[in-house]
Amino acid sequence: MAIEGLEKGLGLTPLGQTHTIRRVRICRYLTKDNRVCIGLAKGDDALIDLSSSGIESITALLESGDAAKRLAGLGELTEIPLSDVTLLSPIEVQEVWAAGVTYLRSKDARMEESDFSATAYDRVYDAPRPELFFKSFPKKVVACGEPVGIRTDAQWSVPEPELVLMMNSSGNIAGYAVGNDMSSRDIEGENLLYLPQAKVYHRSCAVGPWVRVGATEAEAREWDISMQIGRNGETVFEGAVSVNQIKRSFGGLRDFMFQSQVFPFGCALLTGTGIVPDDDFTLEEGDTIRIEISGIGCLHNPVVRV
Ligand code: DO4
Ligand code: MG
Repeated sequence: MAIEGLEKGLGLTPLGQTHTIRRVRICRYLTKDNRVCIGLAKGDDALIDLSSSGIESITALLESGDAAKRLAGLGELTEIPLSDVTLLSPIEVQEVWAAGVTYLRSKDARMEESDFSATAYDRVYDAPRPELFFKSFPKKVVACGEPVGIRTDAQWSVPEPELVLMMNSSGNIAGYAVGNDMSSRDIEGENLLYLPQAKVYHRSCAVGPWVRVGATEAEAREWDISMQIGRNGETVFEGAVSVNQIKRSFGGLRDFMFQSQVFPFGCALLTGTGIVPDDDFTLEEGDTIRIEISGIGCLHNPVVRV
């Protein structure tokens, strides 16, 4: 298929040499013959194979500076039905980090869950320096459709639906993804020093399947994040928040991530949750979590005990 047709399908408008790009989403996928390829979404049920045009990784595309423009300049490409592939996590080699207490809802919920750490959440919400913590080694990130985990030694587990900033090695926010920062609230609430155990365990981080490129922070702030949790065919929780409720600027989060730090392959940053189920809710094995960000797409995972 030629790029002209692609542009129409993707909502790209040719304007002489430049293009106005509205919704360009890339992904990593596995073919039926087990090849890992890079794809560009065409509508809701097809992909354009980018590997045949020499694009072999999402990392290289994000490093290129303007991924969306590079995609708009491609020639003849092959189209494949989405049903013919398995979508993989878009995190190839990037460290995954997370920001915390960036929404008022998260600060309030955490102050309630903890006796003696309450002032820590209160202070960080207003402090110039954000809370940033390491979340996942890239190869451990769970893909869309794969199970996320709840700890065997936790009694109170929740998903945290979060916008993910995909940053390249220069610190440019080159894309956005959907993420889930799975958390054990009882372990975090018992003592803030247990945060790494509450946050970093087997299957505790899911990202994907899409990376939206070519969107500004102002555009991303118009998106909504919504989450639904299903159990035995019923919806047991649903909630939504506007990305614009996030207290900190994306550039400010990026600046602290790159302060006295290097990410040779870039990094992914989950930007905090603004959706917290009521205190009597805990995830159970067999639940299904569906997280949608309006400008990006949907991440869905079943839950297992790990
Ligand atoms: O302070 C603990 C973690 C906060 C967090 O993960 C969030 O607000 O999303
Ligand atoms: Mg979180």
